[in-house]
Amino acid sequence: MSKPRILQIGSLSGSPVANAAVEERYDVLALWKSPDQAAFLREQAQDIEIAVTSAVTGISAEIINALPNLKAICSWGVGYDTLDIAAAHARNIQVSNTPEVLDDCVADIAWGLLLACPRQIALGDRFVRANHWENKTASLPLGMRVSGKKLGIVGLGNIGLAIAKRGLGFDMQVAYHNRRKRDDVTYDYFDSLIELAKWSDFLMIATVGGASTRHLINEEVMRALGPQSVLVNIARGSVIDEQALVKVLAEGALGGAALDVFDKEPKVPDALKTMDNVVLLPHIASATVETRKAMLDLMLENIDAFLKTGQVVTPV
Ligand code: 8YV
Repeated sequence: MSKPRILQIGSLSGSPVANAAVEERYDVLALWKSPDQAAFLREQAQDIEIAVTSAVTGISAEIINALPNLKAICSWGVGYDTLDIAAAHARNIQVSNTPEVLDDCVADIAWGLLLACPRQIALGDRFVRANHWENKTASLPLGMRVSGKKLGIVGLGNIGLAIAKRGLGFDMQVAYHNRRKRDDVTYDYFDSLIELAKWSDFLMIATVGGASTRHLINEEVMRALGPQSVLVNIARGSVIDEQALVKVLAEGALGGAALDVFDKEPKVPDALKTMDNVVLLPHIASATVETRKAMLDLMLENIDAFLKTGQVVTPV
């Protein structure tokens, strides 16, 4: 029996395991490997009912509209700011993502960053490796206490809730800012992002990406957060005005930043790489063996459910 045919837009975050699993299961048309993608789509378009992509690669309206028989887009990852949902839904094309299975690992990295910056874990590691401790050629300044302080969360969704839960374990006061107050949590709600920033010792960005949150964290918010506080981002780089971030850090108007995501990945502003009060990671919050397998399994479950029933399992 022939394998079901699918279009794969891009490599699944460079994961050979994930790409191999898809190839084993389906007859894959690999758009990302074609030297002439427009010609490739013209030649293959009629056969394609299912497209596979990832939160990093996404899918444009141009590609969606080049596929007249497309019925489902299945994405590996929870974020869908890179997928043109409006273009898909305008043609009743189903879209699925992989929610919940990555919440804990993303929340763990959020806390890894939250601790690493004020407690100078990355800086201390570099200090030892440079033999400054051994040779007494430099001194490490004191860090900032984390436990018992104020954690402000911007975007209290599933991942934000997992981060907040971990905060209670550190005796933190936890508050949040959302577009709307949640009635299923007891954390303090700030309807003003500026007021939450003023209140917070640590401001954690856990919002969705895309146009609705672009530069939500602007210079005014960063100045409200202030020189004794730290900004952490595990959401999308687009949420922070990176130019303003470099400016306020250089002025000492913000105490530090710890970032897993950036506006133009994999490009990271060079100025951030020179700052000792900045911790930088290459978008690895969900990058554990366990979570990436769970994401893959859920994406495959979406594809197989659509093939069998005409419905995806976790629709966006
Ligand atoms: C991964 C992510 O980087 O799920 C998301 O939205 O940003 C991360 O899990 C991505 O999904 C893998 O392509």
